[in-house]
Amino acid sequence: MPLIIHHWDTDGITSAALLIRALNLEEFTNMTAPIGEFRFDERIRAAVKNAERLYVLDFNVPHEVEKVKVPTLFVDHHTQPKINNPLVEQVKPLPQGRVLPLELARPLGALRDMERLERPWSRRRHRREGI
Ligand SMILES: [Mn+2]
Repeated sequence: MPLIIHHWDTDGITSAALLIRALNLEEFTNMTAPIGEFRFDERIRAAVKNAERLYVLDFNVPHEVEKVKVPTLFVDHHTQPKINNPLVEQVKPLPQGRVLPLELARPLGALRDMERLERPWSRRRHRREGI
């Protein structure tokens, strides 16, 4: 069964909902880490071992995804290094222009993420690493 692991915040939950809709997933497992933790806890590790396919969404845990042994789609807009695990497809969505005015994003809890995206060092790092 496909396993979706997403960030616990607004854009993480929304990412999971969009993926489920886009792929027409009817059967899947959906998990998130405890709030504030950027790692796979024992519960998530056990689920990853039994998954046939893994989706990691908006959850900046490249160190965890490097170790998985299952085909994985990793979609995250945060700054992270290139993932070298051949089972992982790393996708870095970057907004073209301003997709959501920051004042509208603030009540959704997305403000810090959006501000981070606009930092030049973040864009430079991703360009340099080819992601
Ligand atoms: Mn997020």
